[in-house]
Amino acid sequence: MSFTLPDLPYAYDSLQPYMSKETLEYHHDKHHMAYVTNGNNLLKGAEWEGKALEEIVKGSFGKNAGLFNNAGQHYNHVHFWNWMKPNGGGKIPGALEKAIIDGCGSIDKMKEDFIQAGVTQFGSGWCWLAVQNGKVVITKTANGESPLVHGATPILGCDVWEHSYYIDYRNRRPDYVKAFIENMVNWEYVAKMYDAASK
Ligand code: MN3
Repeated sequence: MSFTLPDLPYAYDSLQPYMSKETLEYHHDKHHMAYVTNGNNLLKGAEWEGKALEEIVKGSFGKNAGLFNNAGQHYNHVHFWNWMKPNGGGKIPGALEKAIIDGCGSIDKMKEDFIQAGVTQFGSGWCWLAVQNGKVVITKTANGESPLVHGATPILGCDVWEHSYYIDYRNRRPDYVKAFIENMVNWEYVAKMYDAASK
């Protein structure tokens, strides 16, 4: 199985004013496309050729940096497009809301800590909600890494590479991560990943 670039699940201009059409055109059509193209080239002849994406990500971590970086970023972005939606934010589905309160203290505290994780990730990377040992936790990772390679299952991630926000927010990463967690999240998709991770 080779990597393919999925279509965005909404129109390029539909996340405005929080994320512009221009950002999505560059981020999806150029950046994500490059991870797909480079990943496919590096997968050719590698021992993980033909494996499922999650197996490639976990298997190549620490063993094949070039393949891992591209496969990891492909995995992260496939979900990232779905972690956002037009008119996002709002009510968190019941079982997930309960698990977040249980793991993070409260919804407000989760948002505060998620923003803090995104802001304090030095350089490129991601901040996350993940399920670890049955609990919802907040983490951050560098570059193309995700909780998947650190013994946890990601359920929500925000891309804090500059390509994700520089056109719209310039250097104001805190404003971007705040807009993401307050106004952009597709909580139904997060709940779906939470349910799968909790089984
Ligand atoms: Mn990105």
